[in-house]
Amino acid sequence: MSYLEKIDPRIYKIIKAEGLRQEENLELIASENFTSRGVLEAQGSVLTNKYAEGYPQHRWYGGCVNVDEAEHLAIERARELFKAEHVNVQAHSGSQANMAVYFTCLNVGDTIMALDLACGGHLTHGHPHNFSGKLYKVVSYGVDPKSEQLDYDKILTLAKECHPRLILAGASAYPRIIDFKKFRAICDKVGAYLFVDMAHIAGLVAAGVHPSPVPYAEFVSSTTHKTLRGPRGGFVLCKKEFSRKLDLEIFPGIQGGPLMHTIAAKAVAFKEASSAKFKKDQKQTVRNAQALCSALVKKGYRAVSGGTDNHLFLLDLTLKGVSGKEAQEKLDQAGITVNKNLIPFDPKSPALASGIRIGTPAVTTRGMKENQMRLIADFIDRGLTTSGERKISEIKKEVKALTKKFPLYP
Ligand code: DSN
Repeated sequence: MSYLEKIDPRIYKIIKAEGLRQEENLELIASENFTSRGVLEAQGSVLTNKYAEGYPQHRWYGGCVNVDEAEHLAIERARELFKAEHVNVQAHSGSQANMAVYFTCLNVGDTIMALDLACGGHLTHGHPHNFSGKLYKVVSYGVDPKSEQLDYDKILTLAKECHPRLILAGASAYPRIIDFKKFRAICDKVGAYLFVDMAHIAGLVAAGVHPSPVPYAEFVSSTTHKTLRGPRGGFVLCKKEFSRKLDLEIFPGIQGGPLMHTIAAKAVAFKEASSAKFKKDQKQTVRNAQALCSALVKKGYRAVSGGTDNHLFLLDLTLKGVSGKEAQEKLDQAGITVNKNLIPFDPKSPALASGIRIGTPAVTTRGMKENQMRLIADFIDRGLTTSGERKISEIKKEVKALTKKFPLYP
């Protein structure tokens, strides 16, 4: 980045500092990951210069021959990876992917059912301040108070009562396998569309580590940057009968020019996600989440739902007398990055929260395994239970020594 350093030293310095932060800290935010050099290079390429409104071979601008090919590759690779009937790779983000799906099959005022935010849902699943909560009548389902897992019988009962036009399955903070077959059966009983937001688990689905929603759902949305390890962005898979309407809802419905550099980077990510190495890493991501979770449980922490089947888990910190916010801040000081998170039936506000969400995609991408998870559990426990600058800086030193052994871009 010597050119950038010369022409904009301030931005150069910020990028360098962020690179160092990522290199030296332990990244445990469940929705984050580290892309490959290939993804970074495609994303930072001259494709950012090109306008390409429309779709391959049907653009509103000339000169699209190369970007057409890039988008075509992204579509074909995603179709193959997820065995989908139709793919749209233009959504700038997961939120826009979700908006496009809603616009494809709903009218304003329709009833939708989705997982409650406090039980692991996402803002676009009907939060009152989000467009989804403003445009649609939202009936939230939760988790069983005892098992803290989805209760499919209860979801069916609720669906029979409220007659939703669409049921959304998928979550931002749910540590268990989601049974998409059961969701399909519920939708069929009440005549609703099934829409799965698989943003968090897309990498696991691609690798066959989590059951795929694609055979069951009319619509599947995702981001590309979480477990899938691609650039920041979104995409949608759907059944063929909705393909034309979905494409129209993305462009010109809610977006203008697609980000062709990002689409090329998505194509790279889809290629990488079909490799044997990627599959191995996704399995390790789950093994790491389970190892880290059980090491913390052994130290007296309570894991929501008792554990995890995927890339993340939630720690309830109530008995430790610390809020999620305090825990996030304490761990930050020790070089460990997590996020505060509501737990099911949380008495605290979202800004405070009773829990933290911990995910293993990023540390797994660095090459860490179960042995390192046990070390990290120890850092977390010490970070949360000790205080005093000297002790925190000792942990930070140990975190730095560990991350140094697992360089990000060797
Ligand atoms: N904000 C993301 C997460 O952290 O889970 C979801 O889009």
